[in-house]
Amino acid sequence: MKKLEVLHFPDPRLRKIAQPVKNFDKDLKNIIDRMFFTMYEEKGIGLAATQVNIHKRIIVIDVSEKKNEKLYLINPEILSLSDDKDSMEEGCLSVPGFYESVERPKKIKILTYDYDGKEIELDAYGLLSTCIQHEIDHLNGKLFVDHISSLKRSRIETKIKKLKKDGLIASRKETPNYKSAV
Ligand code: GNR
Ligand code: NI
Repeated sequence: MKKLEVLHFPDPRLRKIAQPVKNFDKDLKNIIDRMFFTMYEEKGIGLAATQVNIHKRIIVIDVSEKKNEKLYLINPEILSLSDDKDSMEEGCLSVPGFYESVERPKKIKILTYDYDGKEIELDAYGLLSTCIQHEIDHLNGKLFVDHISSLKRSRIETKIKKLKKDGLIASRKETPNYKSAV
C-alpha cells in the first residue's frame, strides 16, 4: 500500500472544512484503510482526512501501546464536553517536530457512525479524549497551534517554512535534499 502525503502547516488546505460522508461504501472503507496505513507509517496516534487532503469527515486513531486497537470515526459529532480541563503536550503530523501544551476539556462524549452508517456513542477521557478533540479540530480546519499564543505560532510557522525550504521536511512528491540548478 502507498502512503498518503501529509500536508504541513501553514498549507491553506489544512484550513478547509471537511464535508460529511454521505455514501457508506467501498470507497470509504478504502480511504480508512489507507489512512490507517499512513498513520502507522508516520508513527501518529491519530490522523484526520483533512491532513491527507481528503476533505471528508473521517478520522483514524490508535492510542494503544501495541498499536493494535484501531478506532475510526465517521461524521463524529460532539454530544458533550466536560467542564473540567486537562493540559497535555500535543504534537501533530502536520506540524512536525513541534510540541506544545494545550488545555482542553477532560472528557468528551461523541456520536459517530459505523461502516454501515449505524450510530455509535462513545465516551472518552485521557489521551483518547485529547486525540479525538485534536482530530475533530482538523476536520474544522483547526490545528493545535491555534490553541497557543500567536507569537509561538508564528515562530513555528517560520521554522517549518525554513525546514521545508532546506528540504529537511520532505513530502512524498518532493525529493529530499535536492537542490535545483536553476
Ligand atoms: O501523533 C500524534 N500525537 C498526538 C499527541 C498529543 C495530542 C494529539 C496527538 S495527534 C498526533 C497525530 C496527528 O497529527 N493527528 O492529527
Ligand atoms: Ni494533528
